[in-house]
Amino acid sequence: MQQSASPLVGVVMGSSSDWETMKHAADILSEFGIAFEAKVVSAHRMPDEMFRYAEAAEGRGLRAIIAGAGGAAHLPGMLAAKTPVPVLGVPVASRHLQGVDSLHSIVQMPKGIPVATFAIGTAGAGNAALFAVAMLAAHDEGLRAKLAAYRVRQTEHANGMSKDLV
Ligand code: RP5
Repeated sequence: MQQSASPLVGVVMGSSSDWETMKHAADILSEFGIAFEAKVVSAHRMPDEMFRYAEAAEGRGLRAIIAGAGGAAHLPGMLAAKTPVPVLGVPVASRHLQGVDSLHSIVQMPKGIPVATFAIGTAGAGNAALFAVAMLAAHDEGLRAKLAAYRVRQTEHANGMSKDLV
């Protein structure tokens, strides 16, 4: 995995146990050649570091933060409260409630501090990264072309699925 010295996207998570899910976001960013960093920044276990990360994000040039957490998943919302950089929240599947707790924790933000919230688990992580790509592509023609080509490949793949049916 590439960790960039000048990342445009931060991929952060509450625990290394979230990486299994969040690496799907990192994989997409790598595929599109987007400079990113991946870090554990726990809202509950390292709140001071989390605030410092959020406060420094804009100045460091981050254009989006993809934040994944499970259970009482306060990380995306608390980051969003401390930075103007758009936060894309990924609910990680939790052991006891399968991520419904994470989803509700992330999606139910009070009016005024938005977190764009994605699906529970790997689909959400991948889609959050694709959403970050789309945001960056608004000002990058090359990236727009890559995104269009990605969708064409996806359609071709889906078109080919019928041949595997009996
Ligand atoms: C959350 O608690 C993390 O985001 C993780 O999903 C969950 C469990 O963390 P570990 O106990 O596996 O470190 O803060």
